[in-house]
Amino acid sequence: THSNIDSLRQPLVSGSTNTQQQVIPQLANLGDTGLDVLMEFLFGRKENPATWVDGKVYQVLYNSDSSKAKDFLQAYFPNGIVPLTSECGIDYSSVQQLLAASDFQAADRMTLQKMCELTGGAAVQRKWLYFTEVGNFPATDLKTINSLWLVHSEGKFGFTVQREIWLSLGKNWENLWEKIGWKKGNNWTRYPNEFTWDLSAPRGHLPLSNQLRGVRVIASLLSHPAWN
Ligand code: UYC
Repeated sequence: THSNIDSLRQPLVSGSTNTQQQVIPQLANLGDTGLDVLMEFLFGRKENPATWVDGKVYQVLYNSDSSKAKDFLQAYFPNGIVPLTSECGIDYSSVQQLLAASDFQAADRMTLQKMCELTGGAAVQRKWLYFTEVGNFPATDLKTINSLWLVHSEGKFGFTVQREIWLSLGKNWENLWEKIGWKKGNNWTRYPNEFTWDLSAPRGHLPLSNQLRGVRVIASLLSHPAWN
């Protein structure tokens, strides 16, 4: 397996994103020697902003049974690979942990809860947001939440993904719902069972934003100055 490792290390370090994506699970399947290569890779990228390739590597290590990998993450990435910056003292580590475990459904609920915390007392009780509250969110916090989703979803999920699709559709909501799998023909996708809680979902599928009270909350989110 020595040559096997060597033939995977190089593509991991300098291959295209596509190649990296394929090589990561192959290394994970090689056991300890493969995990060593993944740790070395992640360590070397410590000073750079996290990409979803880093997120993939982090997730493999996070979900492995290797105690060496666990110790490594604890030592160098105790709070994950996305800085959990908040202007309001909000702790995003629960969102980080759920996304690292690919529990997208729980992460989605936790994301809403954190946005309610960001708003303050009334919204925490209410468990949903007024669009006026979203406009006041600090850009820092929205970017933290968005980066967590992006990095732990192969770049598939997050507000900026939804925004990019929405803009590409000339801000047409109906077309957005169809595109991100929230509506099929005249039928809304039913919460929670009809949504897709893994990476086989369409781009932009998550996080959810309940449309029961209208489009203004997601409109505020997607037009927030954080994305300018
Ligand atoms: N639900 O249909 N949704 C709920 C979505 C709608 C409804 C929660 C998303 C349409 C009711 C989440 C879509 C609709 C409840 C979402 C969707 C509707 C509920 C749980 C596609 C009927 C429970 C968290 C746009 C035609 C009662 C939360 C209530 C819950 C998400 C019905 C995350 C993305 C218009 C009756 N739906 N929701 O926010 O008051 O409550 O929540 O969007």
